[in-house]
Amino acid sequence: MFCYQCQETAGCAGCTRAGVCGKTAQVANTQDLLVYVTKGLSAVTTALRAQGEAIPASLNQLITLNLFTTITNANFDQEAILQRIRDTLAAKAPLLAQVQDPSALPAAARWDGSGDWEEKAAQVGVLSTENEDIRSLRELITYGLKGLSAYSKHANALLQADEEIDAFLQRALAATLDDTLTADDLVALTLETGKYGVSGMALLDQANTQAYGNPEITRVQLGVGKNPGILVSGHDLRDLEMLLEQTKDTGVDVYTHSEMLPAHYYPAFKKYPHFVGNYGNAWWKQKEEFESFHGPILMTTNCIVPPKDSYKDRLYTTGAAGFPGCKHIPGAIGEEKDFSALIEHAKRCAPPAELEQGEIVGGFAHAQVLALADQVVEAVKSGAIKKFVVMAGCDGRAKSRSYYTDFAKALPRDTVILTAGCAKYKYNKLDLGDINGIPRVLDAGQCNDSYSLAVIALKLKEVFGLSDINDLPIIYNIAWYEQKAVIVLLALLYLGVKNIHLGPTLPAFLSPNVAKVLVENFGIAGIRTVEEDMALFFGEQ
Ligand code: FS2
Ligand code: SF4
Repeated sequence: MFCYQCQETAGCAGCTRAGVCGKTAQVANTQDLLVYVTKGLSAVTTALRAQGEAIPASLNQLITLNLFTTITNANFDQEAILQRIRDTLAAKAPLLAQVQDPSALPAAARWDGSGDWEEKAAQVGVLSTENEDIRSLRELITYGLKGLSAYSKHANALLQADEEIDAFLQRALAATLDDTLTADDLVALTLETGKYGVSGMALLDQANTQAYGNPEITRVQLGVGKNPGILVSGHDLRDLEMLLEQTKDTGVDVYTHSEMLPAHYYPAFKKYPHFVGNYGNAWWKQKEEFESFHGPILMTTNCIVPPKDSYKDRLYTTGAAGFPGCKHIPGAIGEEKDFSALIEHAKRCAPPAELEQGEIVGGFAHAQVLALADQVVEAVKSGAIKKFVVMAGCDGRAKSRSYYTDFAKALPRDTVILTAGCAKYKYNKLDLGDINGIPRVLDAGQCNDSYSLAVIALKLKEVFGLSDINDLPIIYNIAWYEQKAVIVLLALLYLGVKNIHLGPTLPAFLSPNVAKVLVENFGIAGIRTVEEDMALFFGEQ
């Protein structure tokens, strides 16, 4: 196996024996094969579109779900991944027969599944591209597309889709198989991926807000009630909605974990009295927190940590998520899922053990912040707010991530943190106070709600009459872990944001030359110590 798609990759270089995430070599190789057949199918759909054929929505959904399945910590289930490969090959066969010149297609498009799959998987992984710069760009694009596929899938779950995004995603996947493309071509495609990243996040924002209303300022309870509960993690709001409906009047409460916290900010979910609060912290703390929760846990997407035996029977997956031995709740786009197994399970469980008390405040997505625009603009004009610091992205296990807590604490009191994603757990329970009633941590929501942060920045640019987004008093200090952070980063680059700091380490998949392109053209930089970065950003020690 060779995998270097996430920030925790072994030795900041690549996982080669087993994943730091817990992925076995067998699963890693099978995921490589799934990516390969998905790229092959994408080359076929791209050729058919060029012939003027329409591609059915079900095929677009198959492709996005395949990619989502290979995102870090999403699916550890060898059998489920093999089944997706079989389904993909079966879907491709009749389409391939319609391609006018199949000999022009790459080998992945023509592979019919014959031969030994383990051998095939070992031949088609990341290292099959020998030139390290081409490999780096192909993987940068592929990881960005994985992130985009996750956001598309969530929009699809709310019955929204954009054929232009799907067509691009498949064209770009196919392009990563094309040996005629130069490094310059792939750099251009990387930026185009960012363009569609903006479109994908906008589509999901529209799907979420049309279905559930605009997020609004909300106080979320951190304590627990006396009823047994179900804990929902991951990012899929439609799954949460179905679960909330099915748990009505059952005596079972529902809590959010990690990236599901922002669900509390949507008006539509406030009507459920049994939607109690948020339990615990970011994904990587789940071993302790799932243990003490006592009830069943529903993982709607990544980020799964291989469960301990003590609660494995309480862990359920759905959608792209999977773990061998854990029950998977089926259900295609548009279908009502049946969560009765979790509800019955919860009734047999003790209520959750309390981890903490109190509340946190969030709900500062674009509509809410723009509703406060006068107050915010006044605070900037008067000098009460000197700078905004975008600290969006992911949290993770690495000890070095305590940098983000220390950085938040060390920020001057006239700064406001804009956040989205699970990175917020590094500082959202600190008492950082407010500025003239504006909290110093404004949480827009999940990682995809980084879109809101871009909308807010563009609005501020307009209000202040600036011609360049980089003239705003905004610092970008983003933490990354998995591939959704990659599409967020590419989206920001496409919007023209420069001088983004990325940590806790730069991606291992950036070759020195590709990193140089990002540094020279976009001012991308890593992080140093909190003291050094404070001096850099604020000119003080
Ligand atoms: Fe955090 Fe994990 Fe949102 Fe990432 S909960 S690292 O999935 O996408 O962020
Ligand atoms: Fe390693 Fe990350 Fe890949 Fe898991 S997803 S195998 S931790 S690089």
